[in-house]
Amino acid sequence: MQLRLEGSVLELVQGDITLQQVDAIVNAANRWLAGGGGVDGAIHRRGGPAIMKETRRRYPEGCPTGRAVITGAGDLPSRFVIHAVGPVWKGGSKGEAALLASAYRCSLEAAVTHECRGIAFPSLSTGAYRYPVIKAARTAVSAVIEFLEERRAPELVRFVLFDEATWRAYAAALTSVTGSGKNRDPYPSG
Ligand code: AR6
Repeated sequence: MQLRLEGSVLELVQGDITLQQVDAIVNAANRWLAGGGGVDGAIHRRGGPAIMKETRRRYPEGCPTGRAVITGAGDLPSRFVIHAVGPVWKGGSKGEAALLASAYRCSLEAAVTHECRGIAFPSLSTGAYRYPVIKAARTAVSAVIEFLEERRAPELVRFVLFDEATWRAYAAALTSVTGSGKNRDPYPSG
């Protein structure tokens, strides 16, 4: 599924983030940048030890929740890994939505700064961090569209959703956001 905006494309695919051939892939990291399971485990496994070596050297204090830092991508097919720290879900009244949107925005900002034409995101916070996927999808899709409408870059933003239920949640979010009548193509293709 795809949404064309002025200068950019937003797309949703089902798949594995570590296999994406785009300039930057986003890691669902923790604030210590300590590695872990899920996306984080898969990225460090496939990317090799160079990524952790670089995060330790450049970001010894980790990365605050809602922010992102960038490293090389080791053995992965991308050029960069952007380590984004989404919030742990605590019921929704602890600023989770703002922190999640900020993690997406900071990642996009890092991609633009490093002249990335394409960036791939997993569904931040909806695994170990237990953010409800329907809510997370709406926040994620809105944050990305707002950024793209304002900045018209990067050229490609791809959400890589691991399972079908997650893909469906993002597809529903994209349909509902694009149906809201703002100045964009209301007919996403694909
Ligand atoms: N490609 C794409 N999506 C994936 C992949 C993959 N290879 N593997 C899992 N997912 P999570 P979080 C999906 O737990 O909730 C780690 O321990 C997964 O099904 O990776 O932000 C970190 O170190 C889910 O839909 O990230 C942190 O401590 C989504 O990616 C913590 O987990 C996110 O799940 C971060 O938790």
